[in-house]
Amino acid sequence: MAGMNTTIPTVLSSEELMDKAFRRASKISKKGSDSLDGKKKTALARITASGDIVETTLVGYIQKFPRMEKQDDFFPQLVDLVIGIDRYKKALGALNWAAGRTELLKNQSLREVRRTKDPAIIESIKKGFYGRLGSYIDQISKDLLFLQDAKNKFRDLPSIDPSVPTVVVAGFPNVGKSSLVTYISTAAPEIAPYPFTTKGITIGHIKDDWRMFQIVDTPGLLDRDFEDRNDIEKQAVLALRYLTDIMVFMLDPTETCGYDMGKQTKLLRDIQGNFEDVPIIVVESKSDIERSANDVPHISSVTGEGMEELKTLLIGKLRTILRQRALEASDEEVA
Ligand SMILES: Nc1nc2c(ncn2[C@@H]2O[C@H](COP(=O)(O)OP(=O)(O)OP(=O)(O)O)[C@@H](O)[C@H]2O)c(=O)[nH]1
Ligand SMILES: [Mg+2]
Repeated sequence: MAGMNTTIPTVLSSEELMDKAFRRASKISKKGSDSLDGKKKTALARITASGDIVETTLVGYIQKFPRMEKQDDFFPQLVDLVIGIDRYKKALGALNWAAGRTELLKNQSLREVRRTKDPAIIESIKKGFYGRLGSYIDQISKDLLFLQDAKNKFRDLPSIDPSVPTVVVAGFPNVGKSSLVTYISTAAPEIAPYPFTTKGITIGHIKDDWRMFQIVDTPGLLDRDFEDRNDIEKQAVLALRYLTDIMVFMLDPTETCGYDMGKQTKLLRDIQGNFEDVPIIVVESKSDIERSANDVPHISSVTGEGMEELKTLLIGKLRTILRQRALEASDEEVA
């Protein structure tokens, strides 16, 4: 979904849209064979121009905003949480309605102008046209504002590609999640804003031959007691489930993160309950300071201990997931 933002245009407010249509139209003036003919041609051209501007602007928005359906998948769930898919679809529907009404109104007004020989009537048809056009646009002013806001929100969504097998790193704050993502990423990870927290989500990539896998941490989401979450955060955790192919849960046995091991293992159990189908690899961080006797990988982003082994383990599991996906896809083809 990265780059989606670049294709969505800035959405004009209702006033700006009317301004644009009127200003363009008012500059047009046509000569005719006589005064009446000139007035007629000018009115026809102005009505056509302002109607067309409104129509093409609205239809352009409808085409350039992404189609979104509610689905059990990471990106639609995220969009639903951040933007609201029902409201979003309603806004696009309202634009479609206004574009359709504009077209009808324009054609009807053009017919009426062509039929008359009275300059006063031409003037009143034109006025009536502008008035009704303005009222259609007025009626969608909230939808236009909503879509401009949605455009900004789309732009700020993290550029995580849900189709790439993904490792999600969880654990309390300060246990070393971002340090791990940075350490095993092929290039410097991207830090993207995440709608549910003030902290940036770290998005790294692991290169395996010609393939890339994603590794992300999830600040503010999987680092708190579940009871402390509000409804939106709970839904956001659900959305994460669709993204997570493998989870690395990080314990900090030094407790320098500020949470004792009892609390940390309780969070681990919480998460195991919420991510039942997801394989979870438990690791312990900061092995350069202190290590437990637990039979889990001990890693350190300071000395690099355990990092190559962890990376190899993750790549092995991610390859298996890719193979399973390919098998499922070919099964579907046969069926
Ligand atoms: N000694 C040592 N310090 C580490 C290690 N990993 C991380 N740290 C330190 O621990 C602190 C927290 O590390 P981060 O990687 O930012 O932890 P985080 O889990 O991403 O924290 P949040 O983003 O706040 O959730 C930093 O000061 C790191 O330098 C490690 O392996 N050894
Ligand atoms: Mg972090």
